[in-house]
Amino acid sequence: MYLAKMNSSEWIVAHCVVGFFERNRAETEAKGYDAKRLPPGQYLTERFPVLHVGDVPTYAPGEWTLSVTGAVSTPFTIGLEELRAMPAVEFTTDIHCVTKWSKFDTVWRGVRVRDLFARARVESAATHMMAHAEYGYTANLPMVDATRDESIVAYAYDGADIEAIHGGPVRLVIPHLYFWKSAKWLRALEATTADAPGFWEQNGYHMYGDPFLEQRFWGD
Ligand SMILES: Nc1nc2c(c(=O)[nH]1)N[C@H]1C(S)=C(S)[C@@H](COP(=O)(O)O)O[C@H]1N2
Ligand SMILES: [Mo]
Repeated sequence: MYLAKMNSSEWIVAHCVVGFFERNRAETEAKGYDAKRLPPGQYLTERFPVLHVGDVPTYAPGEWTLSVTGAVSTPFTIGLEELRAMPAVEFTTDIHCVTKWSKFDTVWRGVRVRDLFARARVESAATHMMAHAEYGYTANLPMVDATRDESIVAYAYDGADIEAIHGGPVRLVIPHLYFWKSAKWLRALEATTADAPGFWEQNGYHMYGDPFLEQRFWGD
């Protein structure tokens, strides 16, 4: 039995961790939320944690651009003003980080990935997308997921410009997958004809990453 192999301090740590998640779930219900919104193994936080590898890039005005490339007929590159001029959507959604925090009711505004790929005339052979961010960060996802209603290239959070630490000026927001797919400091959307692992996926994270199926790592 596993417990028998633990020393007493290990047992206390394990017990407290279980207690923390159980208490958090009870507190979530007590606040009036449906705890089913919390995927397995996640806890609710009211804060907005900052999570990334490397530095926060800064851009001179007009310097940031977004390219839509790969398996498309008419690749293009646009700046922030052109992105803001495109039809936008705004919605409220929950987000789930693989490091176990979830945040409810985050408000994002931006342009649907679907509309950007339509503008580039994406080829029917494109089955996946690779998001490319500053400093070489990448994240892969199926095209059907990238082109859902709430898969957006976001430039506003909670009614204001996205802060640089949270990926501003522009980040991807894919709320139905673990938040590592939502690349901050987004620079390109590449339509691809095959799936390939992005940054975290190469480091053992799941290729798809559904939080409700707890697809954290390879083999989950
Ligand atoms: N470019 C870039 N985007 C990134 C990351 C990163 O390291 N680099 N980390 C991802 C992870 S693991 C998470 S949980 C979210 C965190 O976003 P936040 O800092 O706004 O909470 O950004 C994702 N996007
Ligand atoms: Mo994350």
